[in-house]
Amino acid sequence: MEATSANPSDLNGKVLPAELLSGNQIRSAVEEILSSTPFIDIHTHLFSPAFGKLGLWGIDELLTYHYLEAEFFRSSNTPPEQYWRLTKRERADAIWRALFVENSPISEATRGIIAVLQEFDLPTDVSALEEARIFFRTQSIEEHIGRVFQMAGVSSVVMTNDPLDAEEQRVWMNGGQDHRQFHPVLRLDRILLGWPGHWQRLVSQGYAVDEKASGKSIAGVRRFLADWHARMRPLYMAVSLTDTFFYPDESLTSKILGEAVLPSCLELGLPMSLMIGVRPQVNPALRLAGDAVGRADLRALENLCRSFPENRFLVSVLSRENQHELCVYARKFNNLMPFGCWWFMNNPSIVEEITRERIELLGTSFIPQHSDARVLEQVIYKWRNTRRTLALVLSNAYKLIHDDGGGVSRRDIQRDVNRLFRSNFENWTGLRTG
Ligand code: FIX
Ligand code: ZN
Repeated sequence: MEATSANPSDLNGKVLPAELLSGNQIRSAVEEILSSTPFIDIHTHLFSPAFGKLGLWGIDELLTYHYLEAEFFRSSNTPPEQYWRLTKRERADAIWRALFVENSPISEATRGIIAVLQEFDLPTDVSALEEARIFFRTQSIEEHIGRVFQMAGVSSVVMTNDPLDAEEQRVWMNGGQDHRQFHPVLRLDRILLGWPGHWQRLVSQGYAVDEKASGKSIAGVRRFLADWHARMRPLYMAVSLTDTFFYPDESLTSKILGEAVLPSCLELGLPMSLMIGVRPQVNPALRLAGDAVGRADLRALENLCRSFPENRFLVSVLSRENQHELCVYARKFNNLMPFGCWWFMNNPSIVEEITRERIELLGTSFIPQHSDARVLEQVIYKWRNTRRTLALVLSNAYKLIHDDGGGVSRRDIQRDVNRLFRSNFENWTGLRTG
């Protein structure tokens, strides 16, 4: 049988069984499958409409995103204290002028704004701001969410829910939310890192705990977690840990994590997400933009995976230097699921580096990315960037299989993309998306 496009041939001219792709067909097949497969966005700071103003969207929120604020203070003489006295709209005006008029939107975060405007067929030149404001003012949030998720190629997102946040509590205590595209998560930073400042809030909710987390406190925390599990139905519990985090040590964090949170996760069947490596507020004047990164001692993770073999861990690390260690630990502990290129890692050049390393060391047994979106429309550019980078990395990987004599079919690629962006997370959390 003669080699044709319908019956492509391999390097040696041997006609390939119908479903196998030729080397030249791999890239377009990968791109098509990545763009036609809806992803689950496993970590965001987005909120469903039930949470009202906690859910950020629209051009002024996009422009005042803390990634852009950090860049603004490098390209403007406006001191932070003066910036914070401005209204949201005035801040957005200032950022637009400094980063989109006086400079090219060349950084990952500024280019993202251009991508969002383009996706809505809005102008992207220096006069675009007013027209964008008019456009977003005319959107109704429920419809807008559906459209934005469609554009971003995500079927659903996972929220970050703080049970000690007063505004959130009001929603959860009054029936909560059941939006099928927004999944809750029990975020425990205030309990695990801020116990001294927050234990009394548990007391005010009726839990017998004390400042030292001693005596009945562990049982009190576990009852608190069980009650919030029943109220919120979270997919996992989560915490962001600093670069100095260690386990086990004498800290309250280590005590509450080891004696209360992880046993409750096991009892309730929930994974624990650890996001490790932030150096909080190295420059408090920048507020949310004031956090930095530090290399963590991942032997803490080694100890946790070994000491809690029944628990499932979802882990993302912030430092570039920790990425390789995380991959290697995942080869040692199958209760460890690496995920995402978090925060300062979420830049195409670094996403490519991390993802290639993970594929080489872990095959498809990891979750490549999450958006960490704080403003709704950010999912559009963050997932566009990820698909672009993954197309490059995945087609290279399949081309190597092909060049080494192996067969690659669309079905193989579809199965692998489903696993990377859906079923690894579904199986780890028990999420059923049907
Ligand atoms: O701890 C986290 O979930 C971080 O993602 C955030 O605190 C951080 O501010 C952020 O937005 C990163 O993208
Ligand atoms: Zn986050």
